[in-house]
Amino acid sequence: MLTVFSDNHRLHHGCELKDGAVTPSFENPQRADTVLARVRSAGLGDVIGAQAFDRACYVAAHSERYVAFLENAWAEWTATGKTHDALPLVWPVRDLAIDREPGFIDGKLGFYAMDAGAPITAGTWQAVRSSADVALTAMQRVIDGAPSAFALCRPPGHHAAREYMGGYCYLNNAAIAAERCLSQGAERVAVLDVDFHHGNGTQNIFYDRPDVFFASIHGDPHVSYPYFSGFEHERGAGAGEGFTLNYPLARGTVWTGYRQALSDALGRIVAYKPDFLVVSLGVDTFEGDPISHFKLTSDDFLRLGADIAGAGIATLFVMEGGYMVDEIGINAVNTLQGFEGGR
Ligand code: Q9C
Ligand code: ZN
Repeated sequence: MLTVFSDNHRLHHGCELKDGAVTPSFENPQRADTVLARVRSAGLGDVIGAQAFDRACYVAAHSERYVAFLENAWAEWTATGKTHDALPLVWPVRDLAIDREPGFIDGKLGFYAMDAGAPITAGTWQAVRSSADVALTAMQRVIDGAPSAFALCRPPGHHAAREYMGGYCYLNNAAIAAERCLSQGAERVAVLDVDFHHGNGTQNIFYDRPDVFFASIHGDPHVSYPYFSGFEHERGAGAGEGFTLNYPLARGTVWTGYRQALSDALGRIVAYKPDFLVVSLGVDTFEGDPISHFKLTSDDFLRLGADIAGAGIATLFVMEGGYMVDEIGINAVNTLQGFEGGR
């Protein structure tokens, strides 16, 4: 399987608030480099760089003003004399004004964010843009006839909605790839999100549409991040009703329970008859992950890949979360090799 990768991911290395202190984010450059090293040592296949895509490809999944915010945020932040990572500190919840963009960077940060988990740094935009280009480059290979490809994206994307960042995510790489399929002539695309956390951003982007089917298997939001989406009753709206599917699972879920949800989701995806499948591949479902609560083993990721291959659909894998740096390479590549063995 071909892997697409960009060195530009290293330009983004932010902080997060943890236990009352500012510390280096769990979402660090070592993650992608660890996965790349495993791709190479396991002999998964060729590794190529990303092509540059037009900004319009990002605006297909996001609003124009949000993309402009991401592009300009660091310059606006440093213009106030600050040099540390930009994080939001105020949000427009419930009855506060959600209908007007603030004119000052501190307000814009909250307006365009769901949490304080997506720091903006000097290199963030370049890394984010390259990450989307990685997904687009790999997607194009599949559109052009490859049975599968691996977009080794960093930063991840699935928490990024049409108009907000959060949870280490800025541009939604999987959604941008799905939009690319449609603009290149596909009629239907399915996105399967197997990251531990609900893919709220992808759900948000496609919630009212029937042309992209979204299924997510994740930690029950009653007790797991992102807390405010991913419940079973969220099934799409309007023309999109029935085209969103959520499988919230209990903390401590092991492969047998996970597989039941996976089989159901894959059955629904096959019945939808998509032209392409995009898998949001988070490996934070691993038993050793430091911030997640499922109990999949490294061997279970081989089974995950094989089960996905059983759907028989041309598939793009897009890297999302996974935070135990020693193991994420093995678990991500196991999924891809399981897929290749299961075809
Ligand atoms: N102390 C992805 O996996 N906060 N994002 C967790 C950790 C946010 C995860 C709290 C987790 C976001 C792409
Ligand atoms: Zn995650």
